[in-house]
Amino acid sequence: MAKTPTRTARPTGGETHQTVDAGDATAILTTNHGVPVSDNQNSLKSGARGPTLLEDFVLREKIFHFDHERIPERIVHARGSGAHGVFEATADISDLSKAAVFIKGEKTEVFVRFSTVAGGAGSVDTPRDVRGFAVKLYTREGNWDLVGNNIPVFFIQDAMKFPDLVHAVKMEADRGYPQAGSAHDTFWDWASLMPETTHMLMWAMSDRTLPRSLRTMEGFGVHTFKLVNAAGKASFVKFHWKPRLGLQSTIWDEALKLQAADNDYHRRDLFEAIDTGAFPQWDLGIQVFDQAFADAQLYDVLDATKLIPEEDVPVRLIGTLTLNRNVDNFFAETEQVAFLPSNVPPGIDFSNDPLLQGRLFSYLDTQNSRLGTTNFHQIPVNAPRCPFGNFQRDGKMQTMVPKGRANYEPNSLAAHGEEGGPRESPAQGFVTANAATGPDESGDKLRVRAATFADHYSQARLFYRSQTEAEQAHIASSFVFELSKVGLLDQVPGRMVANLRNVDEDLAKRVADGLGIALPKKAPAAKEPVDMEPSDALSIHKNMKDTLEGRSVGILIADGSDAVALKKLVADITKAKGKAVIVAPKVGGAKLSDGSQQKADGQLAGSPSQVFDAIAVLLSEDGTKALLREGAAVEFVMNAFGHLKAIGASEAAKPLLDKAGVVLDDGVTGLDGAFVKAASQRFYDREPSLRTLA
Ligand code: HDD
Repeated sequence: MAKTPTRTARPTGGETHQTVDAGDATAILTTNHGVPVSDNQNSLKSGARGPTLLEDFVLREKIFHFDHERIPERIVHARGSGAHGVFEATADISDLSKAAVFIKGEKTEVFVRFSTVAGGAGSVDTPRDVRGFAVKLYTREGNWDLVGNNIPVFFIQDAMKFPDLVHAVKMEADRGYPQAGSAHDTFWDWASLMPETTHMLMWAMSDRTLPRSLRTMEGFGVHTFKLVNAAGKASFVKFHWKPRLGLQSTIWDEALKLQAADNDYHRRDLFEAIDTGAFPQWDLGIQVFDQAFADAQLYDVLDATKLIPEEDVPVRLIGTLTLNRNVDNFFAETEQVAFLPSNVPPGIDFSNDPLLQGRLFSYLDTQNSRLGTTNFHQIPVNAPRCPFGNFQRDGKMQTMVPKGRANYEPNSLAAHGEEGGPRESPAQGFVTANAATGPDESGDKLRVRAATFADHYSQARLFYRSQTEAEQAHIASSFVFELSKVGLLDQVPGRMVANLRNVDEDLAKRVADGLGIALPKKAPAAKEPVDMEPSDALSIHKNMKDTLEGRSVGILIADGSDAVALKKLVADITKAKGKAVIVAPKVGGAKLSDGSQQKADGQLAGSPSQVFDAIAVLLSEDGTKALLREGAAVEFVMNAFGHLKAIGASEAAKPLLDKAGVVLDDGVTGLDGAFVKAASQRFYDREPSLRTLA
């Protein structure tokens, strides 16, 4: 009897289907069943002007397939962008975890999908929204999916409330709007009735939800997980992804204008960065702690609305994630990728966080409705890279062809010379860490919330008080904006402000003032909040990097712009690892001072300054005169100034700066070295003179 491998390997395209090579110009177009097609332009008719025939299997198959090209979008996180990469373990943590993915020097393939939460698959990239940060690591011991967000805490404490959260935040049930945003009645109605959301709301109203790039945001595993070492000893852990480019966000007005300028701002940025070899990188950090630490905190480490300040448990960097390959096909990979928080290899385990426990069911379940089959793990982007096999069989879209009779276990087929199939391994298999990790982990069946989950405000206060003045102003203003969009429900803004009084009286007052409502009575707190030591790690501004790397500079030129100065400017920007993008009134370019024709990367009207991190205005006197009459040029400069960006300008461009209302400050420079330095920063001090913030 022929021997088959005991562990069934993942079928690759080559083994199961021989598709024609798209690059082979001589390849013949066929039907899905391999029949060569002679004419892909015309359906089969009875006579040149006669009816189309039912017999036309080529037409029928083509339309049939087309009719079914869409699958249900994700109920949340529908809009996303993905990329392939590698994770390299850089520290020895074998004392903490036996997982092979953490062996120092081990390289593991990964697939990452970033997403917004509330909008549909075709919505814009830059609404105010939490960003998903889902990482699938194809480890040699099976897939590990760390399905996190760019915020370390969550709206709710128990999975029981997830459908309510999502129903409240998504477009309203009757009218089907707003798309992709929380600034509406039902979200704030619900949130203001749920004090446990307050901490997350502080993050959501901060610039964390307006990332400049997917490359400049942190990622968090959110929940407390466990690491388990070879001796079976478990430690608690929180996972962090720290971006190598530092943190960077846009501001609200800029994000709004970005929605008009480029729906795909983040997707494009990620794709282009990878395409040009500027591979995005994050370090994986862990906060490790034990039961004694957990017991000593005023919050519960199993409560996903709480974080552990980095000052209390420092983040230890143990590996690097590099995204180095764009997807070949958006649908096959980014759309069909299925993340499961329940995917953990031996050495990583779950805590009793009730939010996490609910997720362990939900993600597996949702893939069946999204991908239509329990065999979704066979889709190439989901399949483990290590051998896998068991006695599960059949089902829709089964693409593996297991051989032999062994589809049950135990069996004694091997004793008869037949394949018996794989066997369980107590030594290598996943074993739940059952070390005692805390009190109250067993007992009567109770549908309750632990009393240790009752403090809803201390960490919201910690977050607010850890921000810079400018960041606090943004938070207060976002609350005002969002609550100002709450129409019918008069009681909601007041109820929210009543909650905020438990966070910070000044914040509550600013929001009430901004809304023009009287300060309501403070909401009773389930547990009185306490003051925690502010944490710098919670601020974006304190964690930005003054670097041009990953930033782009829009250079506005017109006929007569100085050729030598342009060449030098582009060289300076490129040397500083920035991206120089030339913008001109006509995309064909402009005639420079030396008579040469300079092609533009973008036309002025289609390349507004919100898509850049800084702008340079390199104009001659004539060029300036011409652009003074051009609304897009004035807005180019005005918005860059309003969005707190550096502006470098030639002397001759001054009238345009004046018309755009630019006032000299540290961010307004000539086109020398000072500009490249300024272009690596934002000028938040400028803001109070430009707009009223709450
Ligand atoms: Fe979730 C998708 C992150 C709580 C149920 N979630 C989803 C994605 C991310 C997160 C990044 C997109 C994955 C992808 O790109 O395909 N979710 C989180 C985080 C949470 C969280 C960080 C809290 C800490 N989620 C959560 C709960 C439930 C779900 C409590 C249900 C009980 N999430 C889902 C889902 C989704 C999903 C409905 C939609 C598509 C999918 O799973 O595959 O099952």
